[in-house]
Amino acid sequence: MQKGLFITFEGTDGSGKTTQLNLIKEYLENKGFDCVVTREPGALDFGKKIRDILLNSDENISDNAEMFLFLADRAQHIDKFIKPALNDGKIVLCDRHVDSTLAYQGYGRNRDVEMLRKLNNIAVSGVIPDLTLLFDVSEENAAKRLDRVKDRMELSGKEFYNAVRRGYLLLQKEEPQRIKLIDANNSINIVYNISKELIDELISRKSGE
Ligand code: Z5A
Repeated sequence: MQKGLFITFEGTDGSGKTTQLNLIKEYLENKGFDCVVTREPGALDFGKKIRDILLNSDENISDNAEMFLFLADRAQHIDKFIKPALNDGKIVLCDRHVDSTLAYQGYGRNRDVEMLRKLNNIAVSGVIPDLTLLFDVSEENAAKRLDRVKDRMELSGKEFYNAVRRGYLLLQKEEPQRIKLIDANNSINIVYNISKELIDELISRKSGE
C-alpha cells in the first residue's frame, strides 16, 4: 500500500513550475519531510535516452511515435522509481506527469484524449497523484521568461501553446479536487505562497485520514 504522497507540477513551458517545485522541496525538507524530486521525461537512464530523442532529434518524429515515447518513459519511471519511493513513505515531487500527455499530445497534437487516458492508465498501473498543481500563464509572459534556445517541443508555435493551455484548463475543470489551478502570471513569491497553502492543506487532510 502507498505510504508516501505523490504531487505533480504541471503547466505550459515557461509557467514556472520547476522553480516552484524546487522551492516546495526546500519548504518540505525544512519541515522534516523526506522528499524526492523527479521529472518526466528523463528521470532515469532509460528515460534520458527517450528525452534526448523527444527534445533534440532532427528527425521528423510522428505524433504517434512521440506519444508512445512519453508513455514508455512514464511506465518505466512509475515502476522503477515512483512506486518504490511512495512505498518507502517519501513525498514524490514530479515535474510533469499524466496531464502533460493529455494536454500536449491530446489537446496540442489532437490525439484522442480518451485513448490517451487509457494508455496513461496502463503506464501508471494504479498510481494517481494525490495533488496536481497547475501553473497557468499567458503565452506572452511565458515567452518573456523563456528567452533561450528552444527545444523541438518548444518550437511547435503559438497556436500549439494556446491549445495546450486550453487543454490544461479543461482538465482542471474535470478534476477540480485533484488539480488545483494557480495563476502563475503572478510573482514567484505570490505563486509560492499559494502553492505552500495547497500543499499544507493536502498534508493536514492526509494526516487526518
Ligand atoms: N511533454 C509532452 O509533450 N508530453 C508529456 O507527456 C510530457 C512532456 C511528460 C519537456 O520539457 C517537454 O516535454 C515539454 C512538454 C513535453 N515541452 N514543451 N514545450 P522540459 O521538461 O525540458 O521543460 P518544460 O517542463 O517545458 O519547461 P521548463 O523549461 O522546465 O520551464 P518551467 O518549469 O515552466 O519554468 P521554470 O524553469 O521554473 O522557469 C522558467 C524561467 O522563468 C526561469 O528563468 C524562472 O526564473 C522564471 N520564472 C519562473 N516563475 C516566474 C514568475 N512567477 N515570474 C517571473 N519569472 C518566473
